[in-house]
Amino acid sequence: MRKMIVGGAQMGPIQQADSRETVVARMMELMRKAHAEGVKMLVYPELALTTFFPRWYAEDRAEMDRWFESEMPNGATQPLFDLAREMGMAFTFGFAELTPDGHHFNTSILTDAQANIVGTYRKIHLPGHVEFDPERTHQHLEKRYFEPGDLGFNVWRNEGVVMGMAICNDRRWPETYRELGLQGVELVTIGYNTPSVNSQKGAEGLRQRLFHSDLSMQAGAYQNSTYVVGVAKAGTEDGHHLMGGSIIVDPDGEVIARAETEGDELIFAECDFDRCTFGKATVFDFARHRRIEHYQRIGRQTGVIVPV
Ligand code: CDT
Repeated sequence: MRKMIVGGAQMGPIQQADSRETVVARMMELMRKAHAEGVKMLVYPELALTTFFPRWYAEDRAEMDRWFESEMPNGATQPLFDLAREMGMAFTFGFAELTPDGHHFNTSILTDAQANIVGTYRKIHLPGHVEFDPERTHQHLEKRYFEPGDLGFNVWRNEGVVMGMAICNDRRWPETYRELGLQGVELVTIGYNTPSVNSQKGAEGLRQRLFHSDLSMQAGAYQNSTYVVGVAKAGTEDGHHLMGGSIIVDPDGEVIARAETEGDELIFAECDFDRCTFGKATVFDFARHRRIEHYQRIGRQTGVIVPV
Protein backbone atom coordinates (compact mmCIF):
# COMPACT_ATOMS: atom_id res chain seq x y z
CA MET A 1 0.00 0.00 0.00
CA ARG A 2 1.21 3.47 -0.86
CA LYS A 3 -0.84 5.72 1.37
CA MET A 4 -0.61 9.48 1.65
CA ILE A 5 -3.00 12.04 3.10
CA VAL A 6 -3.73 14.59 0.40
CA GLY A 7 -5.26 17.98 1.14
CA GLY A 8 -7.11 20.63 -0.79
CA ALA A 9 -6.65 24.17 0.51
CA GLN A 10 -9.77 25.92 -0.76
CA MET A 11 -9.42 29.69 -0.53
CA GLY A 12 -12.08 32.28 0.04
CA PRO A 13 -12.16 35.46 -2.02
CA ILE A 14 -9.16 37.71 -2.61
CA GLN A 15 -10.01 41.37 -3.21
CA GLN A 16 -8.02 43.67 -5.49
CA ALA A 17 -6.79 45.57 -2.46
CA ASP A 18 -5.41 42.45 -0.69
CA SER A 19 -1.61 42.26 -0.69
CA ARG A 20 0.29 39.11 -1.71
CA GLU A 21 1.67 38.99 1.85
CA THR A 22 -1.84 38.84 3.34
CA VAL A 23 -2.82 36.06 0.96
CA VAL A 24 0.34 34.06 1.66
CA ALA A 25 -0.38 34.36 5.40
CA ARG A 26 -3.77 32.72 4.73
CA MET A 27 -2.11 30.00 2.68
CA MET A 28 0.33 29.35 5.52
CA GLU A 29 -2.53 29.05 7.99
CA LEU A 30 -4.15 26.42 5.75
CA MET A 31 -0.81 24.63 5.50
CA ARG A 32 -0.48 24.54 9.30
CA LYS A 33 -3.97 23.04 9.56
CA ALA A 34 -3.10 20.51 6.87
CA HIS A 35 0.09 19.54 8.70
CA ALA A 36 -1.90 18.96 11.90
CA GLU A 37 -4.10 16.51 9.96
CA GLY A 38 -1.11 14.61 8.56
CA VAL A 39 -1.41 15.98 5.03
CA LYS A 40 1.75 15.40 2.94
CA MET A 41 0.61 16.94 -0.35
CA LEU A 42 -1.45 20.15 -0.40
CA VAL A 43 -3.27 21.61 -3.40
CA TYR A 44 -4.13 25.33 -3.65
CA PRO A 45 -6.30 27.07 -6.29
CA GLU A 46 -5.57 28.60 -9.67
CA LEU A 47 -4.23 32.19 -9.45
CA ALA A 48 -3.97 31.67 -5.70
CA LEU A 49 -2.07 34.87 -4.94
CA THR A 50 -4.43 37.45 -6.41
CA THR A 51 -8.00 38.27 -7.29
CA PHE A 52 -9.24 36.63 -10.51
CA PHE A 53 -8.16 39.66 -12.57
CA PRO A 54 -9.24 38.32 -16.02
CA ARG A 55 -12.74 39.53 -15.12
CA TRP A 56 -11.46 43.10 -15.64
CA TYR A 57 -10.93 44.64 -19.08
CA ALA A 58 -7.86 46.82 -19.66
CA GLU A 59 -7.36 48.49 -23.02
CA ASP A 60 -3.62 48.32 -22.41
CA ARG A 61 -2.87 44.76 -21.30
CA ALA A 62 0.38 45.94 -19.67
CA GLU A 63 -1.80 47.44 -16.92
CA MET A 64 -2.43 43.84 -15.86
CA ASP A 65 1.24 43.04 -15.37
CA ARG A 66 0.90 44.02 -11.72
CA TRP A 67 -0.95 40.73 -11.15
CA PHE A 68 1.93 38.66 -12.58
CA GLU A 69 4.97 37.12 -10.84
CA SER A 70 8.33 37.38 -12.59
CA GLU A 71 10.00 34.86 -10.28
CA MET A 72 8.92 31.97 -8.07
CA PRO A 73 9.52 31.80 -5.20
CA ASN A 74 9.70 35.55 -4.65
CA GLY A 75 9.75 37.79 -1.60
CA ALA A 76 6.04 37.39 -0.91
CA THR A 77 5.86 33.60 -1.36
CA GLN A 78 9.21 32.61 0.21
CA PRO A 79 7.64 32.23 3.70
CA LEU A 80 5.24 29.61 2.30
CA PHE A 81 8.14 27.66 0.79
CA ASP A 82 10.05 27.94 4.09
CA LEU A 83 7.08 26.65 6.09
CA ALA A 84 6.54 23.78 3.66
CA ARG A 85 10.20 22.74 3.97
CA GLU A 86 9.96 22.87 7.76
CA MET A 87 6.82 20.71 7.67
CA GLY A 88 7.96 18.33 4.94
CA MET A 89 4.89 19.21 2.85
CA ALA A 90 4.75 18.94 -0.94
CA PHE A 91 2.38 21.47 -2.51
CA THR A 92 1.08 23.05 -5.69
CA PHE A 93 -0.46 26.45 -6.38
CA GLY A 94 -1.33 28.59 -9.36
CA PHE A 95 -0.18 32.11 -10.24
CA ALA A 96 0.12 34.44 -13.23
CA GLU A 97 3.62 34.03 -14.67
CA LEU A 98 5.55 36.71 -16.58
CA THR A 99 8.64 35.11 -18.10
CA PRO A 100 11.99 36.93 -18.49
CA ASP A 101 11.35 37.17 -22.24
CA GLY A 102 7.92 38.76 -21.77
CA HIS A 103 5.48 35.84 -22.10
CA HIS A 104 2.34 35.62 -19.95
CA PHE A 105 1.03 32.29 -18.73
CA ASN A 106 -1.55 30.99 -16.26
CA THR A 107 0.83 28.68 -14.41
CA SER A 108 1.06 26.22 -11.56
CA ILE A 109 4.11 24.77 -9.86
CA LEU A 110 4.59 21.49 -8.02
CA THR A 111 7.10 21.02 -5.21
CA ASP A 112 8.57 18.07 -3.40
CA ALA A 113 8.56 17.79 0.39
CA GLN A 114 11.72 19.95 0.60
CA ALA A 115 9.97 22.81 -1.24
CA ASN A 116 12.03 22.33 -4.38
CA ILE A 117 10.02 23.11 -7.51
CA VAL A 118 9.96 19.82 -9.43
CA GLY A 119 7.29 20.66 -12.03
CA THR A 120 5.76 23.58 -13.89
CA TYR A 121 2.51 23.54 -15.87
CA ARG A 122 1.13 26.33 -18.06
CA LYS A 123 -2.64 26.27 -18.65
CA ILE A 124 -3.49 24.94 -22.07
CA HIS A 125 -7.28 25.38 -22.36
CA LEU A 126 -7.81 29.13 -21.91
CA PRO A 127 -11.52 29.96 -21.76
CA GLY A 128 -13.23 33.24 -22.52
CA HIS A 129 -12.46 35.91 -25.11
CA VAL A 130 -9.93 38.52 -26.23
CA GLU A 131 -12.02 41.68 -26.63
CA PHE A 132 -14.56 43.35 -24.33
CA ASP A 133 -17.92 41.61 -24.87
CA PRO A 134 -20.92 43.81 -24.01
CA GLU A 135 -23.29 40.84 -24.42
CA ARG A 136 -21.88 39.10 -21.33
CA THR A 137 -22.96 39.76 -17.76
CA HIS A 138 -19.28 39.63 -16.80
CA GLN A 139 -16.02 39.43 -18.70
CA HIS A 140 -13.67 36.45 -18.84
CA LEU A 141 -10.54 37.73 -20.58
CA GLU A 142 -8.08 34.88 -20.12
CA LYS A 143 -7.53 34.77 -23.88
CA ARG A 144 -6.51 38.47 -23.72
CA TYR A 145 -4.05 38.24 -20.84
CA PHE A 146 -2.51 34.76 -21.24
CA GLU A 147 -0.92 32.74 -24.00
CA PRO A 148 -1.82 29.04 -24.24
CA GLY A 149 0.64 26.94 -22.26
CA ASP A 150 3.71 25.79 -24.16
CA LEU A 151 4.87 22.90 -21.96
CA GLY A 152 2.23 20.25 -22.72
CA PHE A 153 0.75 17.87 -20.15
CA ASN A 154 3.47 16.23 -18.07
CA VAL A 155 3.73 14.06 -14.98
CA TRP A 156 6.38 13.90 -12.31
CA ARG A 157 7.22 11.08 -9.92
CA ASN A 158 6.97 13.10 -6.72
CA GLU A 159 7.10 11.70 -3.19
CA GLY A 160 6.51 8.21 -4.60
CA VAL A 161 3.38 9.20 -6.57
CA VAL A 162 2.98 9.97 -10.29
CA MET A 163 1.52 13.50 -10.23
CA GLY A 164 0.21 15.72 -13.01
CA MET A 165 -1.25 19.23 -13.00
CA ALA A 166 -4.10 20.89 -14.87
CA ILE A 167 -5.77 24.26 -14.32
CA CYS A 168 -9.47 25.11 -14.10
CA ASN A 169 -11.01 24.94 -17.59
CA ASP A 170 -8.64 22.04 -18.41
CA ARG A 171 -10.79 19.92 -16.10
CA ARG A 172 -13.68 20.01 -18.56
CA TRP A 173 -11.65 18.38 -21.36
CA PRO A 174 -11.23 14.58 -21.47
CA GLU A 175 -8.04 15.11 -23.47
CA THR A 176 -6.40 16.58 -20.35
CA TYR A 177 -6.89 13.47 -18.24
CA ARG A 178 -6.07 11.07 -21.08
CA GLU A 179 -2.77 12.85 -21.82
CA LEU A 180 -1.90 12.45 -18.15
CA GLY A 181 -3.41 8.96 -17.97
CA LEU A 182 -1.17 7.81 -20.81
CA GLN A 183 1.78 8.71 -18.56
CA GLY A 184 0.40 6.64 -15.68
CA VAL A 185 -0.87 9.53 -13.59
CA GLU A 186 -2.04 8.67 -10.06
CA LEU A 187 -2.85 12.16 -8.74
CA VAL A 188 -4.18 14.99 -10.91
CA THR A 189 -4.20 18.38 -9.18
CA ILE A 190 -6.54 21.09 -10.47
CA GLY A 191 -6.97 24.59 -9.08
CA TYR A 192 -9.91 26.65 -10.32
CA ASN A 193 -11.75 30.02 -10.29
CA THR A 194 -15.24 29.40 -11.66
CA PRO A 195 -17.89 32.13 -11.74
CA SER A 196 -21.09 30.72 -10.27
CA VAL A 197 -23.19 31.97 -13.18
CA ASN A 198 -22.62 31.43 -16.90
CA SER A 199 -22.07 34.93 -18.35
CA GLN A 200 -23.87 33.92 -21.55
CA LYS A 201 -26.68 31.82 -20.04
CA GLY A 202 -28.10 33.22 -16.82
CA ALA A 203 -30.22 30.12 -16.21
CA GLU A 204 -27.04 28.09 -15.72
CA GLY A 205 -26.43 28.94 -12.10
CA LEU A 206 -24.60 27.56 -9.12
CA ARG A 207 -26.26 24.14 -8.88
CA GLN A 208 -25.56 23.21 -12.47
CA ARG A 209 -22.06 24.72 -12.44
CA LEU A 210 -21.17 22.57 -9.43
CA PHE A 211 -22.66 19.54 -11.16
CA HIS A 212 -20.57 20.11 -14.31
CA SER A 213 -17.44 20.52 -12.22
CA ASP A 214 -18.04 17.29 -10.30
CA LEU A 215 -19.07 15.43 -13.44
CA SER A 216 -15.89 16.39 -15.29
CA MET A 217 -13.50 15.50 -12.48
CA GLN A 218 -15.29 12.29 -11.48
CA ALA A 219 -15.29 11.10 -15.10
CA GLY A 220 -11.62 12.01 -15.53
CA ALA A 221 -10.70 10.11 -12.37
CA TYR A 222 -12.67 6.97 -13.24
CA GLN A 223 -11.70 6.79 -16.91
CA ASN A 224 -8.00 7.03 -16.07
CA SER A 225 -8.08 5.27 -12.70
CA THR A 226 -6.48 8.15 -10.86
CA TYR A 227 -7.12 10.38 -7.87
CA VAL A 228 -8.19 13.92 -8.78
CA VAL A 229 -8.09 16.89 -6.41
CA GLY A 230 -10.02 19.97 -7.56
CA VAL A 231 -9.62 23.10 -5.44
CA ALA A 232 -11.57 26.34 -5.76
CA LYS A 233 -11.00 29.96 -5.03
CA ALA A 234 -14.53 30.79 -3.91
CA GLY A 235 -16.85 33.49 -2.60
CA THR A 236 -17.41 37.07 -3.69
CA GLU A 237 -14.36 38.78 -5.14
CA ASP A 238 -14.77 42.46 -5.92
CA GLY A 239 -18.53 41.96 -6.31
CA HIS A 240 -18.26 38.79 -8.44
CA HIS A 241 -19.22 35.40 -7.06
CA LEU A 242 -17.03 32.32 -7.56
CA MET A 243 -18.33 28.85 -6.74
CA GLY A 244 -16.70 26.57 -4.16
CA GLY A 245 -17.20 22.83 -4.41
CA SER A 246 -13.62 21.64 -3.93
CA ILE A 247 -13.45 17.84 -4.02
CA ILE A 248 -11.11 14.88 -3.80
CA VAL A 249 -12.11 12.03 -6.12
CA ASP A 250 -10.85 8.45 -5.91
CA PRO A 251 -9.91 6.18 -8.87
CA ASP A 252 -13.48 4.78 -8.95
CA GLY A 253 -14.78 8.29 -9.55
CA GLU A 254 -16.25 8.57 -6.05
CA VAL A 255 -16.02 11.87 -4.16
CA ILE A 256 -14.19 11.15 -0.89
CA ALA A 257 -13.91 14.71 0.46
CA ARG A 258 -15.90 17.85 -0.28
CA ALA A 259 -15.72 21.48 0.90
CA GLU A 260 -18.83 22.82 2.58
CA THR A 261 -18.09 26.55 2.64
CA GLU A 262 -17.00 29.29 0.25
CA GLY A 263 -14.15 30.40 2.46
CA ASP A 264 -10.64 29.25 3.39
CA GLU A 265 -11.27 25.58 4.13
CA LEU A 266 -9.13 22.48 4.28
CA ILE A 267 -10.41 19.20 2.85
CA PHE A 268 -8.34 16.04 3.06
CA ALA A 269 -8.48 12.30 2.48
CA GLU A 270 -6.16 9.35 2.79
CA CYS A 271 -5.27 8.18 -0.71
CA ASP A 272 -3.90 4.70 -1.35
CA PHE A 273 -2.19 5.06 -4.68
CA ASP A 274 -2.02 1.31 -5.16
CA ARG A 275 -5.80 1.56 -5.71
CA CYS A 276 -5.00 3.14 -9.09
CA THR A 277 -3.57 -0.15 -10.32
CA PHE A 278 -6.80 -2.14 -10.66
CA GLY A 279 -8.53 0.12 -13.19
CA LYS A 280 -5.28 0.68 -15.09
CA ALA A 281 -4.78 -3.11 -15.39
CA THR A 282 -8.38 -4.02 -16.31
CA VAL A 283 -11.11 -1.95 -17.96
CA PHE A 284 -8.73 0.96 -18.59
CA ASP A 285 -5.67 -1.04 -19.57
CA PHE A 286 -4.88 1.34 -22.40
CA ALA A 287 -2.27 -0.90 -24.05
CA ARG A 288 -4.81 -3.69 -24.51
CA HIS A 289 -7.98 -1.79 -25.26
CA ARG A 290 -7.32 1.58 -26.91
CA ARG A 291 -7.86 1.64 -30.69
CA ILE A 292 -5.73 4.54 -31.81
CA GLU A 293 -6.24 3.65 -35.47
CA HIS A 294 -9.76 5.04 -34.98
CA TYR A 295 -8.76 8.15 -33.04
CA GLN A 296 -7.13 10.11 -35.89
CA ARG A 297 -9.48 13.08 -35.73
CA ILE A 298 -8.60 13.79 -32.12
CA GLY A 299 -5.02 14.59 -33.03
CA ARG A 300 -5.57 16.43 -36.29
CA GLN A 301 -8.94 18.22 -36.11
CA THR A 302 -9.97 21.00 -33.71
CA GLY A 303 -13.53 21.96 -34.63
CA VAL A 304 -16.55 19.94 -35.71
CA ILE A 305 -16.91 19.02 -39.38
CA VAL A 306 -20.41 17.75 -40.16
CA PRO A 307 -20.63 15.82 -43.43
CA VAL A 308 -22.70 17.58 -46.11
N1 CDT B 1 -10.65 30.00 -14.68
C1 CDT B 1 -11.36 29.27 -15.56
O1 CDT B 1 -10.82 28.60 -16.42
N2 CDT B 1 -12.71 29.35 -15.43
C2 CDT B 1 -13.59 28.72 -16.35
C3 CDT B 1 -14.80 29.55 -16.54
C4 CDT B 1 -15.44 29.23 -17.80
S1 CDT B 1 -16.50 30.48 -18.34
C5 CDT B 1 -15.60 31.35 -19.49
C6 CDT B 1 -13.99 27.31 -15.97
O2 CDT B 1 -14.00 26.44 -16.85
O3 CDT B 1 -14.35 27.06 -14.83
